Amino acid sequence: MKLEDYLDIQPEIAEAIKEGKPVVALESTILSHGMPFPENVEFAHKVEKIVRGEGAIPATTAIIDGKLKVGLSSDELDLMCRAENVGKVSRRDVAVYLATGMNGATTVATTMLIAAMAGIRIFATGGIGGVHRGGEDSMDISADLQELANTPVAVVCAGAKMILDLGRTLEYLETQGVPVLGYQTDEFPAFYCSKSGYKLDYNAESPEIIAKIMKTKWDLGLKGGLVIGNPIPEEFALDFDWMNGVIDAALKKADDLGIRGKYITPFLLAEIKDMTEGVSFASNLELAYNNARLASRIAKAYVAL
Ligand code: PSU
Ligand code: MN
Repeated sequence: MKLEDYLDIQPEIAEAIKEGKPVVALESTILSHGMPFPENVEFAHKVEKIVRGEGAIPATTAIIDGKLKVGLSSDELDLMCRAENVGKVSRRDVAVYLATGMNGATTVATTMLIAAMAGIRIFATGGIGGVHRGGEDSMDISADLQELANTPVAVVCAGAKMILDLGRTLEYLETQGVPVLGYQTDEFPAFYCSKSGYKLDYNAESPEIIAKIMKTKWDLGLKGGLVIGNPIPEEFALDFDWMNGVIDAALKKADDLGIRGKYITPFLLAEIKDMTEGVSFASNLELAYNNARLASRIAKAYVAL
């Protein structure tokens, strides 16, 4: 079988890609393993609606029935949100899931991979994976970072959660040659918090300049993607010290329970939500919507070049 035999792109999206219209990829791990049901159903539809409202076409990805899906039907979105027998699929899991017909939600890494195969250059999510705290011993470094090093997709995110070691995450991205641009900020955002204390080299003022940087990078044949750090809007931002305390407690619980590997991120996300009684979840939704909006604007600027 050829690559096209595995790819199942919704007709509207296939046509948009062919005609050079703006398309924004969206991931499904955020639905299946990052948010509770049924709140994630509303989110899945609303984030797509926001992309459409900005004049772009949403393309949520997943692995269903042996296919790499680009664009999901309402039933398929529901399947991802219910997350019954839906695994978390990173790059190393893709072939296993396709070959065995298991259903899987795509992480940032896998969404980038599928988007690139389909010809989509921009992707919006909540936060990227990174170097975990203690990663210098455990070597737990998200495959998202390696994907950013290799796959030509720009990822709009609210930075990364403080469950990670943000300093080492930025160092890793630098080593791998991945541009990290702040959108109207000179600090790497920390998901619920607009600032992390980690300075960035580039403060990109507009979607147009971000699109131009993307195009220039790929014109030069430089492989890999870009990270666009889009801070959570101030009215939804949470207190830095309070969040840090919550995260430290969640990390301690994970450590006590011996949770590791691919299970650690979903565990921490659920713990943080429980510990903050949903306050953090409301912020999580808003920052993801905000990223979808910016990604749509960048997608429009990119296709106009
Ligand atoms: N961070 C979040 N929310 C998420 C994720 C990360 O704040 O939903 C998900 C994304 O799909 C990301 C994945 O690609 O977790 C990273 O998992 P890991 O750390 O196992 O690589
Ligand atoms: Mn990991």
